[in-house]
Amino acid sequence: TEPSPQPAKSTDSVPFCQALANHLTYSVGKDHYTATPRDWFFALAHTTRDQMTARWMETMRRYYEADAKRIYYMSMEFLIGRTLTNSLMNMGHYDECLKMAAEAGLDLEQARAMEPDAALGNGGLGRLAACFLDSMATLGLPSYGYGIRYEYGMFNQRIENGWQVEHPDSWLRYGNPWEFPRPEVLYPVKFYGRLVEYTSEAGSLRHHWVDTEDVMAMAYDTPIPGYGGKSVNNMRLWAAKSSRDFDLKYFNEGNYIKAVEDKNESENLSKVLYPDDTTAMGRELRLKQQYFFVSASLQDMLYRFNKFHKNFDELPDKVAMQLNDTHPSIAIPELMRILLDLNHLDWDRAWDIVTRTFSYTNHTLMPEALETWPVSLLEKTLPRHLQIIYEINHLFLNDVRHQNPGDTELLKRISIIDEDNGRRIRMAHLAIVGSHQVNGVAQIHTELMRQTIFADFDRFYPGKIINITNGITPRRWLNQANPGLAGLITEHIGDGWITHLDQLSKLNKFATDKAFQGKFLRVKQANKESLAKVIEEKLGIKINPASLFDVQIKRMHEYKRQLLNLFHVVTLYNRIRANPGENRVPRTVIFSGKAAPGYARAKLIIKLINDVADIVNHDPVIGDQLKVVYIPNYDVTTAAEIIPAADLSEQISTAGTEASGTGNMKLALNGALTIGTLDGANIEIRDEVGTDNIFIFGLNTAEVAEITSKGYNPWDYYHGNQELRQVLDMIGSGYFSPDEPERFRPVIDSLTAGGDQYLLLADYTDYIACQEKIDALYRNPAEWARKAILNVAGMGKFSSDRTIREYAENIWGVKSVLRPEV
Ligand code: DL6
Repeated sequence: TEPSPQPAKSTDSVPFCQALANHLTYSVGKDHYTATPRDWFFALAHTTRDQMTARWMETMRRYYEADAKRIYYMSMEFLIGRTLTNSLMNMGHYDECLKMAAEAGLDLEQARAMEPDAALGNGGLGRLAACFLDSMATLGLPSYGYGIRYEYGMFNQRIENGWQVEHPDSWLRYGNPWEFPRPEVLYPVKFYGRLVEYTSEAGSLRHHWVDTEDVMAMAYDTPIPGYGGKSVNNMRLWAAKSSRDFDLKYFNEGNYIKAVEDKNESENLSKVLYPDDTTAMGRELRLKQQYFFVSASLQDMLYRFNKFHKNFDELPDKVAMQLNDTHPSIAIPELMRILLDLNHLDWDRAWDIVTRTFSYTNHTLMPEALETWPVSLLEKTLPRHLQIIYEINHLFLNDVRHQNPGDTELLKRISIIDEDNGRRIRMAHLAIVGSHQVNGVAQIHTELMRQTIFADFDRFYPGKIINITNGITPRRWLNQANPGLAGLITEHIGDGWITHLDQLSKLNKFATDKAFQGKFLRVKQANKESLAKVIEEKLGIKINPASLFDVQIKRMHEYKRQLLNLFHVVTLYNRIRANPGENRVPRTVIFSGKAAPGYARAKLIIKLINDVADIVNHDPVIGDQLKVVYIPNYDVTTAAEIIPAADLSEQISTAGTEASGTGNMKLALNGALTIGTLDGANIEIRDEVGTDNIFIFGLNTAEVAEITSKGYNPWDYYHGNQELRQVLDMIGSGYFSPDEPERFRPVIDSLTAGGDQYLLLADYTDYIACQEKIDALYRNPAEWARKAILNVAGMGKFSSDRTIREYAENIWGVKSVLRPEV
């Protein structure tokens, strides 16, 4: 046998600064005289990547040697953000790098700022996937993230004359130093075509899928370092490549353009992220994106499995596939197709394997976000999958019928096919039927899943729907984002919290400690001053760092009720103008968030916020007492700038609409107090930090249901509260839009005449009263600090490490394969 080359040794032994100098010269091709901040960023990134690579290879070998069960986290979105600081910190090279930069006179901040955010996601769901990757690697779980390498990520938002304007995010323009292209890892993905039936030698009916149009999926790998650098996992993203460089027929006819047209068309598949997370748009390209990455990922996963296993019955013991929402749920019929058509298993055996392999996470109850696909589209695009879905449904409905004889209404409701709306496939139903476990993302969300949209399934499959409350990684959202607070915590309780967040409870005893309170408040103050500087530099708005920083940062959506927050702003404005001399708590109200490009109402609300800001910020009567700031282009990096500076976290969705929220966790972890409804994870945050340390207001889910069923009349609230009426009248009649007085009339009409779907008017009075309590508390810094410290201390539960442990134990059945200590 040939001697096999020894795996490369870790580059840990090469001094960081030497490695950096080498990369600047040999990878970037610059020297100290000519290097720009971007060149330094690339040199730093290559140096850091080197540190990860040997450990990455070692991790992969370790998983092979253990023949470990693998987790495949299948997600259309991974909202990673920037990687440099995260990798340096997780690999333990951050301090060395800081020292080296100081010695060499390198402006690390400038270099860091050159890194674009990898914005391959919309919001909560995508960022959750990124936190999960970090936790899975930190816990040494053999896992892979599978997704799409979009050439254009989430659009860049600019605010032009108060309006959102979208610009393409060409994040790969300068190259991506973190990824390894794998031109040899290439799989064909089929579309369209037709089916040919035949009878096998054993006499069973089989299918060939022929005359397909094929696109190639090429892998790009990105190492994901766990904290402490013990394990480095892989995120494998697929890019579409044409299956042929050009069509020879056209080329030979001299039609060069037509010949390359096909190539461009297939490569469009991974071109752009769909920038909408709250409506399911039934676009062919979206379905093709979903199948594209699912098909490539399954081929890849099976290639790995088949290297060491010959029997598919072992698959569920060696593979767990997590579907991040229904977006990848076409994987269920795809794995059936592979087992039936390509490997000739019989149906029952294949179905048993499939259902023991998949599990599905639901992230929303909103009907408009639940995916359905027209049968006709599948018939054309993925004809064999449609057949398989029909058969899955047929067998499933037989079982339901058997248990519930005569209940035809139940069959209609529970069927995978919706027969009423032009025949559509309900992907959530497919995902539930094809999975062994289904989870919601916060207790109340799971409860509502069981009671409402999936009540029939909960009865039919008792125990299948479970809760796993979301979490966030403390590495990025405290240790990296807020070095001041992280340092203070570590100074008092050690740094164990970074991997065991429940150790934050040790801070409870410092909540009343005057010295600690003082330090805590000084850290917050310093963070507020930094943010004030950024805001002044970016937007030219001067804000008062001593004011209460009131923060609402999240996607723009009516159910999240940015408008309710704005009503409070206008109420304050009116109160100050009516009584300018009164001693008040000064406030800076900060908004940030993108609206889906097609969501006209959300975009109009952005314009309204900016119009209100314009009037409020320039009114001499108001002065320093109130400022409104809309920070454009909310992304992971912007979040990490705002969150450490927040005093107050606005989590004010209508009860029953926000599945969990994770911004609520990030803000509380950084010492902001929450004003919130009893919605999503707010409820569990309240349970952890104590009712006295959170500001809960408004209707709860039961009251929302009651009020809507009784016939909600927004006019009662309009007429019942003079301040509310004044706010609505001002906005509706053009007080904030004198150039176009009718501009915001539709916003107000939708609340009064239009029924106020999200019950803003019903919650207004209680919300304003709650804000008054917050002002009163803010006047007492020691008491404010005490509550804020108790919030930090109570956040242990919300580490994504805890979340991932629950997935590992309750769904995946996987164990950690950590590196033996060296
Ligand atoms: O589970 C992550 C995140 C939740 O925290 C948010 O409450 C929820 O709105 C969000 N859902 C989405 C859209 N889902 N779909 N489809 O991002 O998930």
